[in-house]
Amino acid sequence: MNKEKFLDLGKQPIANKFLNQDEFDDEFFYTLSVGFDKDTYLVTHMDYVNPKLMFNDSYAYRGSMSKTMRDHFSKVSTELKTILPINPKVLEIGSNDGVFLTNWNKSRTIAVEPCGNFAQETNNMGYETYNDFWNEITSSNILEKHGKMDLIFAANCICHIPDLDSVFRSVENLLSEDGLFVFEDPSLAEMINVNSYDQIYDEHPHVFSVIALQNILSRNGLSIIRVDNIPVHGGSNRIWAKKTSFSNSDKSVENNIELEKVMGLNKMSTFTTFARRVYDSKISLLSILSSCRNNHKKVISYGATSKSTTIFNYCDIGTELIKYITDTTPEKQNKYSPGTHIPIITPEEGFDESVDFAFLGAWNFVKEIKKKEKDFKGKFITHVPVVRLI
Ligand code: JHZ
Repeated sequence: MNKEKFLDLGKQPIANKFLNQDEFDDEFFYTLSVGFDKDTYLVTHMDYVNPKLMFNDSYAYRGSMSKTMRDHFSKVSTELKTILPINPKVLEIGSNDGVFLTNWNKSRTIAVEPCGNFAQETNNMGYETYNDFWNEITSSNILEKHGKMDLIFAANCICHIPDLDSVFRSVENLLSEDGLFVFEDPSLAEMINVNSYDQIYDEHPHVFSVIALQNILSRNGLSIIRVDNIPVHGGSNRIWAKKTSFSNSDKSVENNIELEKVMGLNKMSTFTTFARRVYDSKISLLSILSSCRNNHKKVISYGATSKSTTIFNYCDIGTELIKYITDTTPEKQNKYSPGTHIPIITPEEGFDESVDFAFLGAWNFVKEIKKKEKDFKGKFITHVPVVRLI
């Protein structure tokens, strides 16, 4: 790759490694800096963290924790079933706790999941799950046992894998001639639009533009046929691809590429401007949080997200500014946030009338949260698209 660095987010820990107190001293940190590949226009980390440090048997993130995501996967499954042949053979890459799988037939659906705790969970649910990373070996093993797939689906997974050529070659290998490859990940255009630099952390070595994906897919025998701009995770793209010889793209592909060119997502200068906005966001957030502290207000954080790991570590926010974090995920409760070690407790224990301000670590679920917390008398703090109270 021909990468040039544009952003430095400093020393960062493993974003989803929530800690016990006795693990503080041995915590792993790396330098998070982001670059632009001048050959493919891919936005990608300068150095990648070893995937085994992130995706292992104690992975904490559960996709099924929000109604928004449960509904989202049910809806996309319904749409896919209207397009696919009857009784399709389906593979999901990165099946997490099975939030997508549950919509599909157990006997015709295979899953791949590198995190042992979740691979075991979905195997127990009755979906044959390979506890492996996605690569040529896994793809060939599945091909040998199950044959080609009509649908290969991945949500918030492809952007997690450093070697994209290997990812796409492995998909091409296992896809039936007319098969569909559908994947969704946060959109670079949206990240730039709303200044959500917290989409960048160890698990997201790349943030995708359609332009970059088209470049990398096409050199691996795949072509984009449709792009859906979807609201989940703060603005994502759902990419529909097929083998190049069977592809026939619709207008959405050209429209997205045109828009991305207008935004300058194929130019380094766009990202140096973005880096300045990131720094400004940090200064504004620190100013609002310091003012709360100086006025003796109680500030907590809502949602112990990977995204907030980036923010808290980049902005150096610890318990002097945020007292604790509430989160519904059992695996995160009674632990401490990566890097800055803010305690995490249940919403029942911590989200009460004593809270003056709640920073939205899970800002991407703002609608669901505001509906759920309609009696909250304090204010939420968000940093997207600009730092403000809501
Ligand atoms: P959420 C993860 O990122 C990691 P994160 C991963 N790398 C990825 O790509 C994206 O997901 C998709 C909690 N919560 O989804 C639940 C409440 O407490 O924004 C979650 O812990 N109360 C795989 O971690 C967290 O917030 C609520 O009412 O940035 C949300 O995490 C709701 C709605 C959520 O992903």
